Amino acid sequence: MRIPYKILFNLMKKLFLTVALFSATLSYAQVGTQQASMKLPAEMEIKLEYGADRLGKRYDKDMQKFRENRLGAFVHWGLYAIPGGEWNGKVYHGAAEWLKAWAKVPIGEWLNLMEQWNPTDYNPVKWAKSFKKMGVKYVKITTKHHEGFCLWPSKYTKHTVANTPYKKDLIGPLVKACNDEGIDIAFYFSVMDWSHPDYRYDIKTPEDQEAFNCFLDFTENQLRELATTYPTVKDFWFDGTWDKSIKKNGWWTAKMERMLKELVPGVTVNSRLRADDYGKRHFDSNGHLMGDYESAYERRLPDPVKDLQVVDWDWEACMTVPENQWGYHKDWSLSYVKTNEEILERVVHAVSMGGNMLVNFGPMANGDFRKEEKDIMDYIGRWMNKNGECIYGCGYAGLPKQDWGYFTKDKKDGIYMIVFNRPFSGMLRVNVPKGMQIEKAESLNGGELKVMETTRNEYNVCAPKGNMSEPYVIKLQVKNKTVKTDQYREALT
Ligand code: 2OX
Repeated sequence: MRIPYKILFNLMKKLFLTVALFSATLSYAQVGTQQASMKLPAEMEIKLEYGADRLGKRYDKDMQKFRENRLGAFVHWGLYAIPGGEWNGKVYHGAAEWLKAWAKVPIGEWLNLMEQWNPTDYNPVKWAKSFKKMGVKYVKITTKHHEGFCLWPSKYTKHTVANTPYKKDLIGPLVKACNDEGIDIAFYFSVMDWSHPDYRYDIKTPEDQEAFNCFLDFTENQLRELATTYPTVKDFWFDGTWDKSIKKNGWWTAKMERMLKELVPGVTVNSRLRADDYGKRHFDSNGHLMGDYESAYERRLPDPVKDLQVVDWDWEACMTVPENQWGYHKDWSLSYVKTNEEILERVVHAVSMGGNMLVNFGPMANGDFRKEEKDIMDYIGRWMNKNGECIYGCGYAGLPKQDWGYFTKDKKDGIYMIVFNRPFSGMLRVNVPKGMQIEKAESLNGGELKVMETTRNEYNVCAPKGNMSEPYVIKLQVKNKTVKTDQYREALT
């Protein structure tokens, strides 16, 4: 019996490898299309040198902090804020930070924008205070986007803020201001760099690999520079890692993750950085998440059925306010712009499924935020100030989603109902798992609410009276909580 089993085992292993390689070659270019692979039984896993460094979630205090932060601000700021989507009199509808590509601007010409970079209204202390007031627990800023322009005075390239009329470092003062306000600072970093002559989209010749090795050294230097110049950075969020050149150099992504974690103890790194030995991204060829949290959820939330059936990784989603503008675009009338309430709803929805949400801002070239973005900060801030306890440190509650809104759950057994849609009946239905009872329902900002058991395992909570102009929160006290909160099978959030 032993020999046939071994042969079968090896065959299966080969088959799996082929499938892994095949799917790796299929999944190029697009970001956000990665799916967790099916996990193999442990004995069938293939040996990887550059796969996941760890199985399962991190539970140290820094990861715990990242997880409990829940709400963050994303900031996309670079040369693209100057043209704001317009080149030579033509306004492009595509993402403003990609304007160089849409308008086919040669890199030299694009980098001439540096001569105009002078954000005299930039006030990092004011930024940090606005973000604090908005209720975000962390700020994630583009240190360098695809264009290659560095917001810090990197000594490894000329294309930095030091060589603009403004001259001064933009990152350091923001790091300090955030530290002073008690909010975490995180760095966005694009590996793809349009300004570097040694960047390659693919490796087809030994010369390509030679050039690309120089590029990887350059990038490593920049990352070491960021980590050592700003050691209070809490998180690195990588982007621009989808090209074949990087997938063929998965070893380097593993090396960078390890290097940053050595330089900055406790730092977190997103999955998008990573590729394994076979070029498989985000999840390695054995199906294990690489990095510390999944970061493919860009302008979308995880699918509760396909993505979150069994959740054993942390994740963070990020969203734009218009459909797809990260950097400053002068004309927001070109696409649908989310309302303040829709933005809030996505934040709540993410937390209800156990993830973090980053709300993106694209400051103007002068260093200030457009009025619409200031309004969002105010709106979210006012709401979080009143209702933040259903967001920070909260996660998936294990109850089936209802049409009126979302459930979250705190670290104990407190369950929150965040009501976005008020049913005509005024009754908010809650289905509980077998054995659980609702003992009490309380409006977060008011009194106790009537709870009626309607049928087995089902309750109606009476919505608060009056015209509730914004989403409101109800806290439930429950007894006999038996539900497992790490399984999404029964609850389509
Ligand atoms: C989409 C398809 C193919 C290649 C690249 C993209 N892409 C890149 N979409 N968004 C991006 C960048 N990531 C966001 C967080 C922004 O920085 C955006 O520019």
